[in-house]
Amino acid sequence: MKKITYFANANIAVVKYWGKACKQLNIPIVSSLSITLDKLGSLTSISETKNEDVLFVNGVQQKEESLNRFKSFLDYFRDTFGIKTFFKVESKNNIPTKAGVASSSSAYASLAAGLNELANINLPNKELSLLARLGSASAARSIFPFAAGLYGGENLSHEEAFGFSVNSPSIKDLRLIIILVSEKEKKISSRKAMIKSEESPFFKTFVQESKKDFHDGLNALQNCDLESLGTIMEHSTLKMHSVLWTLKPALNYFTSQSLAFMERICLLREQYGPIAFFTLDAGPNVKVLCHKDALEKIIEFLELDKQSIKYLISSPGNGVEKIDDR
Ligand code: 2P0
Repeated sequence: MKKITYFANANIAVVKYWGKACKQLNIPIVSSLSITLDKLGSLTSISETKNEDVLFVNGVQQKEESLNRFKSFLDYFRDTFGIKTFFKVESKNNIPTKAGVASSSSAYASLAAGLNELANINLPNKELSLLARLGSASAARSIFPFAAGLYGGENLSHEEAFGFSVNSPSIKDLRLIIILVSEKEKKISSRKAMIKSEESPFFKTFVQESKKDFHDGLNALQNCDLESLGTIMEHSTLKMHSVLWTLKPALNYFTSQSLAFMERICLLREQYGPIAFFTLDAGPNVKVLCHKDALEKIIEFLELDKQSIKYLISSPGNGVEKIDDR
């Protein structure tokens, strides 16, 4: 039986996607921007099966919510491309799963790329990003290397909400420090939290503000202007979390350790200037954006080597790629 394996890196949004314009087609309500991580993501193998779809994540067979989401994605894929078979998918993450480190971005990007090859449909990257988006919107960005964007908006059609590569000549000099405050699975999925977010009095403002963040963030990313990019990134994440905090009841992904790191990064800037910026996704883990030359100073200031907290350092990495089965 033919087995195809792909690896996709996860990505961290610098301008956040939060909210859906169309739930059925998973079209984001805002455009977003991200940095693709290097060597941190999902390795996904796919083969055909006769009777039913089966999904293993990190060796565990999936049921309920995760299986249903996967099956609806495959149903869409079969309907769209006239495919009759079922699939067995085995996916392994080398980053914490469902802990706000974007594991669904790499999972669905590697799955879409594997299906594309297994079913022989030869989609170019733009169309591949549309397919990946149907599984998980952030996955549309993981198709591309280094830096990427994803179009969203209230009136966008499926074909208009595609991912794209952002050309940024000195992007490889940037680093992301991922501070693993907690590797536990999040209490509420991003998907549920973002749908709930529509009830926040700040949601409309978040959507409105995102247009400028996307425009200015794209400029900053293309020019690799760390200070502008970092400032927009912090503002975008704080606006996203403000939406969550202003729900009734409030939804909070931070822990006291996340807040302590955010405060420490602000103190670091007071001392050394604009060299480090934070962002958080749907989980307590803090990601720090900086230039490679400032890494040592930042690690020392945050006392990362003196604590028991794990951390990862990643550079901007490749887009989705095929792995040869040996
Ligand atoms: C992002 N996140 O732009 C935002 C910021 C988390 C915080 O995309 O429902 O798993 O599968 O499209 O992509 C996480 O949400 O949501 C996410 P679905 P996804 O990276």
